Amino acid sequence: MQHDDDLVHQNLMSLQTHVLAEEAKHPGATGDLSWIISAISLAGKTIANKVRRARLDDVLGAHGTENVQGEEQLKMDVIANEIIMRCLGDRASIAVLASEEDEEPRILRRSGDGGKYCVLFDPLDGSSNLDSCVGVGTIFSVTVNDPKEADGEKTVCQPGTRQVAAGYILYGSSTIICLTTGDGVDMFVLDQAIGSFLRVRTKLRIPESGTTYSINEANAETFPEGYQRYLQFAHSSGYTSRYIGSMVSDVHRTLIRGGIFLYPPTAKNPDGKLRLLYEANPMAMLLEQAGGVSYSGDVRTMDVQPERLHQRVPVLLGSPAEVAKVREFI
Ligand code: P6P
Repeated sequence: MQHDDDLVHQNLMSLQTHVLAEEAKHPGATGDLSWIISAISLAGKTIANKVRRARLDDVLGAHGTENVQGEEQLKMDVIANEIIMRCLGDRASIAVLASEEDEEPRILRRSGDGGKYCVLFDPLDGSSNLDSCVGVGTIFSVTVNDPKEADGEKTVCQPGTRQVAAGYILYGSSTIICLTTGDGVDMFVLDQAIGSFLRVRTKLRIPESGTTYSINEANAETFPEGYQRYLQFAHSSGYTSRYIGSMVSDVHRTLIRGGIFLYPPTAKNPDGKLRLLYEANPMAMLLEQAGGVSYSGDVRTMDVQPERLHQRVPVLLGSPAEVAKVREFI
């Protein structure tokens, strides 16, 4: 029988109380970042509800438009984007909102008007998998606004090392948030009965190694040769392949179980397919905070100096020992 005092120390901690507790550790904190994370949490709950009802509400399928990348926008891409804009738009500390779905960043307010942070996001990454009920996700990155920079795109084109918070919401068999504000990674699960994200893991660490690799091998013939040699090594070394084609799901599995996730350069996407600012960088911050590593080509992902909002980069992330093996080949 567990003694009551043990229970006292096993806090039932919601995302809200966790964020306030983290804020209290920083005497100079104004609460602005806490407000932003609270808004992201609200957006996550709202999007989770829409994702679960998508087929019932007949909002699967194409929206009939293309995004700036020339990719077909799905109804749920637009819905998720609008939900995030509505949840974040009125937070007084946000200067710029930048979305995969919008060609240009949205400048909400200048630093002189309180615009302290930029929030970049992929509202519903992997949405093409929704019709097959595969886990999809929202990826977010928070950086500090540059008060000297009037141009919205230049303001958000900061290296990943300038992120102050990053994470994802995975709409899978359960709805979870993995979040870092620079002091480790914490994981929360949405308890739909009470409408709260409850903390289930603190200071999450990725296993040092793992024999699961995650890559779209259909592109293997057009990968740079080093990646092909790595795949030959993996095939002959008893590795397991797992690839869902939904980055948040593939990265989350890698974070929890160890191994690597790769999206190398291909003939179709010579710079890689994944976007630096709102996919690769937030995932890189999370992985590094969990003891993992993330590279884009020969460069640490978070050191890449962005040139454009929708810039693509190759991605190699995961357990340090596994990433080191891949880097030996490439
Ligand atoms: P491919 C989804 O479209 C996405 O942006 C990521 O979520 C995913 O990792 C990748 O593209 C899958 O791309 O070329 O393997 O279908």
